[in-house]
Amino acid sequence: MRLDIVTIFPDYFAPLDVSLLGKARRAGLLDVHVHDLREWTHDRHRTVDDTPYGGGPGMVMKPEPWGEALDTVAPPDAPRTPRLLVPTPSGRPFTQAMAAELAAEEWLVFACGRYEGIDTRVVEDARTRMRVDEVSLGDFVLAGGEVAVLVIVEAVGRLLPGVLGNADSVADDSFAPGAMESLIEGPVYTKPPMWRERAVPDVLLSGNHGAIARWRRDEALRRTARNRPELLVRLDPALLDKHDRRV
Ligand code: 6GU
Repeated sequence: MRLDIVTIFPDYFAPLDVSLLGKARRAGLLDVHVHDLREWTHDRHRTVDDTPYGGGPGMVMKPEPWGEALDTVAPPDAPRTPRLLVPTPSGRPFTQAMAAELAAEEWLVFACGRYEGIDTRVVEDARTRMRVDEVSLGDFVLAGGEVAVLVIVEAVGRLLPGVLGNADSVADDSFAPGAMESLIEGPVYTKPPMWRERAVPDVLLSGNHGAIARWRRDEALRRTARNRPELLVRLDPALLDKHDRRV
C-alpha cells in the first residue's frame, strides 16, 4: 500500500520508522511518502495560513498550497486516483470497519490540517476527481491532523496482509467485524499464575478451550456493559451467540 502524507510538520511522522509499521515499511508492505506543504508556497515566508473570512479567532489554511500539493501528489490526469483522507474533528467517526475498508485500498493520501482547518474549497475541489473522507477520531479537539494520521495509519497498517504475525489474529480484536463487532475485549493474563495474591482465573489454566472461549465472551460482554453501554444497546441480535446470557 502506498501512503502520501502532506503536512507542515514532517517530523511528526518519525514514529513510522519504528516497531510494527517500521518493519512493514522495510519489508516493502508499506510505501510511505511524507511531503512538506510549504514546498508548494511561493512567498518568502512560505505562508500556509490566513485570517478567516467572516472574522473570528484563529487562522485558516490557504487553498493554493493545498491545491498544488494535491495536484502534484495525485495528478488529476493520472490513470489511478487515491482515496483522500482529511482528519478533522468535524468528520465522520473513524471506526474499525473503516480501517478494514481502507486496508483494501492501494493508495491513500492524507491532508493534515492545522489551525482552524483547511479552506473548505480544497475538499470540494478534490471531490471532483477522487474519493474524499473527512474523518474524526472522537469527540475532542487535537491541535492538528498529524497525530490523527498516525493513529489511522497504525489501525490500517496492522490489517495489511503480512504485517501481523499469525499469532496476533485480528478476528478476536475489540470491534473486529463478526462476533466482536460491537464488543470490547475482556481482561488478559500471563505467567505467573499467582502474583501479589492475585490468581489467574482457573478456567484459563483448565485447557478446556470451549470453556475458555465462553469465559472470554462473557468477560467481553461484561466489560462492554460497564465501559461502553452505548455499544451494547445497539448490539445486533444476530451477532449474539446462542449461549450468550445475562452476565
Ligand atoms: Cl481527526 N483531527 C483533529 N484535529 N482533531 C480531532 C480529530 C481529528 N479527531 C478528534 N479530534
